[in-house]
Amino acid sequence: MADFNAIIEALVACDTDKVTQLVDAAIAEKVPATDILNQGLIAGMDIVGEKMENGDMFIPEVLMAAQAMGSCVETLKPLLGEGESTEGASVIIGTVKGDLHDIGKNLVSMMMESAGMAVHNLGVDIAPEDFVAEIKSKNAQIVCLSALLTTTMPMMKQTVDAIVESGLRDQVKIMVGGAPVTQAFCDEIGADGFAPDAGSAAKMAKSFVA
Ligand code: B1M
Repeated sequence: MADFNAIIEALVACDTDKVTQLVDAAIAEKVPATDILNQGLIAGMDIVGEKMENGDMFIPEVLMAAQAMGSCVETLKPLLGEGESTEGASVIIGTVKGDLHDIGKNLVSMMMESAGMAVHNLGVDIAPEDFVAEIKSKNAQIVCLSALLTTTMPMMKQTVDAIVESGLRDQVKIMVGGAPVTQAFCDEIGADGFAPDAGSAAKMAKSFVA
């Protein structure tokens, strides 16, 4: 039986060795990878977020927790796949300009790769013109935009506008996500789909190319 609370506590304590050890133990006990992710790591990161907001944790500590989570996500990666293959749709994903958060975006990328798509993960702080250039060079069918800050959400709109202006809008489905993003915001900026989490993002992407 996995001790999700221990994973949460170790992550909040920024104890990378302990988080890694607990996640490895849970994997060895055949606890489903999605449970380790959702009930352990993501739940822990939510508490880190609350502590950050309340001034009980500072950026260097938050970064340590994020790094611990990132390394465990890499370990979980092969176990998170859905195993189904699609036609290898070309997907571009990135965090919009001004925003440096990448854990959630990397999870989405990972789930889409596991679903058989050719994912081009551009990284963080990606300007609208760079999304446009990558759509052209990778002949993308789907573009995924991630934003974690309310202050960078307008950059999603600017990116959608840049894609429209480039003449490529009809070629791609635009998907948006990230903690502050909503379906209403997606509709407002003219994107095609909002996904609240990595699993639903991969499902939606598959439905777009089915
Ligand atoms: Co930042 N940060 N941060 N941070 N950070 C938040 C987002 C915040 C909510 C914390 C808080 O105050 N409670 C707050 C934003 C407030 C707001 O805008 N309303 C905040 C702030 C304020 C900031 C800074 C401004 C702090 C400062 O400097 N004073 C600064 C901004 C830097 C910048 O980006 N320019 C900053 C910096 C950082 C760190 C660098 C220290 C670090 C990021 C490290 C990294 O990513 N490599 C960090 C972290 C770790 C967080 C929290 C604690 C955790 C984010 C995370 O990784 N969550 C976060 C609080 C929180 O979210 N609870 C916080 C886990 C991840 C799995 O979830 O990213 O939501 P998430 O992804 C989910 C879904 O949203 C969805 O699927 C994912 C998996 O299910 N999804 C998509 C995400 N992208 C998608 C794209 C899609 C589809 C679905 O495309 C189709």
